[in-house]
Amino acid sequence: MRSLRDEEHERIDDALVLFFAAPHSYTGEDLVEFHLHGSPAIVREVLRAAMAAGSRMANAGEFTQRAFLNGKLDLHAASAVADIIDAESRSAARAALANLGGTLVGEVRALRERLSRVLEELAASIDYPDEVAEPERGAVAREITAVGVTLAAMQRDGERGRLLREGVSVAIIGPPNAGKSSLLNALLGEERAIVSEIPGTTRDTIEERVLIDGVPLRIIDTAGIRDHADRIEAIGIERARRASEQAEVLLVVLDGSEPLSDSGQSILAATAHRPRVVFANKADRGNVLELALDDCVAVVGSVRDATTLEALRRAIARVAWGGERIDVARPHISAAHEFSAMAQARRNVDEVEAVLQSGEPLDMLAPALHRAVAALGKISGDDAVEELLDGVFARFCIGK
Ligand SMILES: Nc1nc2c(ncn2[C@@H]2O[C@H](COP(=O)(O)OP(=O)(O)OP(=O)(O)O)[C@@H](O)[C@H]2O)c(=O)[nH]1
Ligand SMILES: [Mg+2]
Repeated sequence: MRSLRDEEHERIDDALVLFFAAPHSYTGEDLVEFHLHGSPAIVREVLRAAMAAGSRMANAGEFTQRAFLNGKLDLHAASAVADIIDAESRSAARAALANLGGTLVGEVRALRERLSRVLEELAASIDYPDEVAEPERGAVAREITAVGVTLAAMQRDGERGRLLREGVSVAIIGPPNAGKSSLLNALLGEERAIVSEIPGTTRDTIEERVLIDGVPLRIIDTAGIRDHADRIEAIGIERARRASEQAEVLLVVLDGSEPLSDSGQSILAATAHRPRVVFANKADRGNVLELALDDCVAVVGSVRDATTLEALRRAIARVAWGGERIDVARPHISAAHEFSAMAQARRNVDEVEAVLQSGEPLDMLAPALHRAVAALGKISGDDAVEELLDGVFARFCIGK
């Protein structure tokens, strides 16, 4: 416990002060932590006094960047720190924590070395044909397939991690008065959007975030789509159309207590080939709507009924990500450069497999194998370049 005083020796706070001697700190350098009483005024005053004494605020990601430069974290783990800070759900935080463990780099490096070994064996047999026998074709094929399968699993885990981080956009669309805003409110559990019996109540799009199974959804309520709208409503309808074009999943809401309207009909036809859930609402008034839908997930019920809401959540999960629970407990690719390098490596491994199957001579494998090794090097950091480092640390919006 220490008294913190400003440049005038005026006491600001009594604080817990921790000194971490290098290299046993987060950054690997000498480091001091001040644990202050929570008041924003005290925090502001201590920062001001520290600045007056000659310190400065950290740049975005600077602590983590220094940790990386001092060998405390690999690049993949450094990027996971930003993901932990940004995580919106426990599943997303758990996935990011798995990456902080940092075995991904080791796993990718091991795969890269397996491909390099195949390359070396090929090169040796080409350079010294008399002394070194050509590797056995079946053994090479088995090794390449095994590496390819592991890369595919890593890519899939990466996609799941991305889903937990970035979520899915879902647009609620349908004719006026169908219960779209009521549905947004029910999913949120609060009266966010205005609901009324007057068709054309919602004019502008409203976006909110909701978690389903730890996946963040951006849910967008839109103006009811119909012809003969007034000028302002028409602008809202245009926005609704744009939102529905951009959304990854559509939630088409219809009034199930009435026969299908013309606008309902045309919305169903226009969205037939999109990932969608069709919801016949107002079943408490009786359901007369006959949905002849073969290609989609349909729910009949009412926004006022908890069972219907649960069925809708499950239906959205099914359409958006197949419905299974997503838990990424293993280290996985997560940064943009890792996704592109992984896709590149997989394409190259596919090329290698195609050459193997075509029966062409084994030395034809070398160029694609070289490219796969280089692509994996971008993930393991064995082939890292300057811009890539800047890209990772620029993602931080705070000093950490
Ligand atoms: N009986 C019954 N009424 C409902 C149900 N869902 C919504 N309503 C009523 O239907 C009316 C329209 O609901 P809204 O949620 O405003 O409909 P909307 O689709 O957002 O309408 P616009 O914004 O005009 O496009 C309101 O009076 C709601 O209370 C339901 O399941 N059962
Ligand atoms: Mg509305």
